[in-house]
Amino acid sequence: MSFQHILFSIEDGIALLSLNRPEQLNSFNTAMHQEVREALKQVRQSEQARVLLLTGEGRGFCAGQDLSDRNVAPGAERPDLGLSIEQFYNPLIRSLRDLPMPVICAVNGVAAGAGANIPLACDLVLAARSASFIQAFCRIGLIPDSGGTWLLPRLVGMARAKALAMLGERLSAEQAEQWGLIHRVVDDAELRDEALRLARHLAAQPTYGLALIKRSLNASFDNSFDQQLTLERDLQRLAGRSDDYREGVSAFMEKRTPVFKGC
Ligand code: T3D
Repeated sequence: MSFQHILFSIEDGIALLSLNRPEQLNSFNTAMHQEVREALKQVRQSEQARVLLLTGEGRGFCAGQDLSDRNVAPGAERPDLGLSIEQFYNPLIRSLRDLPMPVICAVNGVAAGAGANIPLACDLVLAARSASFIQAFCRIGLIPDSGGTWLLPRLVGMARAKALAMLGERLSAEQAEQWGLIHRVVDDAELRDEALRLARHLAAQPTYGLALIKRSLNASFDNSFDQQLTLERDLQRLAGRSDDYREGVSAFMEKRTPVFKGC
């Protein structure tokens, strides 16, 4: 499949996926959904990719659903948006959350609607200082999707989640960092380099172990303390059998830099 609406590469362990419909602020039409899906499939199947970096081209990160794709003319048949969620947005969010490697999101500009919640499904979110997050759904009579109603209250608390979701006001990147919605704000000119630096660092780490960390933390909201202890036991068992664990301990004992392979 050739890509028209995204830029995609896998190099030096880093899969780089950039949304590329800048004139529409990288809003999602069906073709872009299909391309992102194909790219994520290639990342999952790749033996090289150890980190995914998701970002956008132009002045926006993503403005959610392309609203020009929706026929709301008087008399037009009412759409089944549940179908769109089922076919496109939910699989995308599940795919990012379940990807067995760290996923970095570099939010390069405004992130609205589903575009504001996609970063929240990633593992480490950097945002340009000029970026902002808008739960724009309420402005057009919709509810936050793409995991927003689950992730927002857990990240920022119910009071702030309700204000974001019901007022649809612009949240600055700095406020998002202060509220714990994202990991870190970076100066605009530094964002791409900083995100790549982080990606390069992670790609050289024991990424099999990092994927297990991701799995355990993602499961923790749904588990009791006791269930989580059991999961930690099971995942530590897997981690302890990895080549990277053997290498990590050997390198420590031999006082040398470890060389991890991600398995
Ligand atoms: O339908 C389903 O499948 C259900 C799932 C829904 C998921 C969702 O994401 S629903 C929410 C959809 N998104 C929005 O409601 C956000 C709409 N956009 C905006 O509110 C604003 O554009 C922004 C706040 C994001 C940015 O504002 P601003 O002033 O910086 O830029 P702008 O001038 O509004 O937009 C620039 C261009 O992008 C403009 O086109 P033009 O006039 O230059 O030709 C604008 O129409 C276009 N654009 C921005 N967002 C969208 C869009 N075109 C189509 N769809 C968009 N979502």
